[in-house]
Amino acid sequence: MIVTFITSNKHKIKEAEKIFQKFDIELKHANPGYPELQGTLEEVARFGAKHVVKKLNKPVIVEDAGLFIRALNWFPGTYSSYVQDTIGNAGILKLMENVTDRYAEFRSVIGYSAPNSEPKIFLGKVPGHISTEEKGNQGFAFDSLFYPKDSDKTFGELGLNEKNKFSHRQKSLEQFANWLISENSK
Ligand code: ITT
Repeated sequence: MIVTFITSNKHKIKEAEKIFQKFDIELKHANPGYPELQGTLEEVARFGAKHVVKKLNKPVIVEDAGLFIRALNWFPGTYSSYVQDTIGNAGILKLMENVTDRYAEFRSVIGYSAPNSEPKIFLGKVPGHISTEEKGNQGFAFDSLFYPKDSDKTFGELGLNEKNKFSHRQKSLEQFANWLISENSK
């Protein structure tokens, strides 16, 4: 089985390659681009997968992900990429100054599409909280701000192997991989 991961984000590819090592699925990657609707993670992933499969005519996955902070009404959420590129981690810490409820979660939605079939969606979530300062320089984007539940280290301190044991992306990708393998053994 060969699946092509459509993304412009090299960190996502690195994480996905590691996660797929234990599955009998070959992961390729490509970056043909696709229109990102303004909508929920699920809507973006579904639309993206449908769009790209028509272009490439082979099985593809796309991912839409983000950081959702409860005290900020789940901001930045679907705006995560834009927020990271504009106000960045310093901006998030500023918005969170003196905020006591620091609960947040990372969410990842994988959209899978194969030629002539309807897209399938897989959601992975990891709960945690926002730090009061940036910690760690491994990982990317919001990783240095996020303590996964029950961890005294941020994703930025944990590094890829540890993050991959329980991240949002690990959960969505493993669900997808298990589903694909069971579909193919029918
Ligand atoms: P593609 O759409 O091309 O896959 P992207 O980086 O734009 O790449 P998203 O649209 O899914 O990805 O944007 C989600 C943003 O949320 C991403 O750019 C990061 O800023 C942030 N993000 C998502 N997953 C993350 C993770 O595991 N660690 C840190 N930040 C993450």
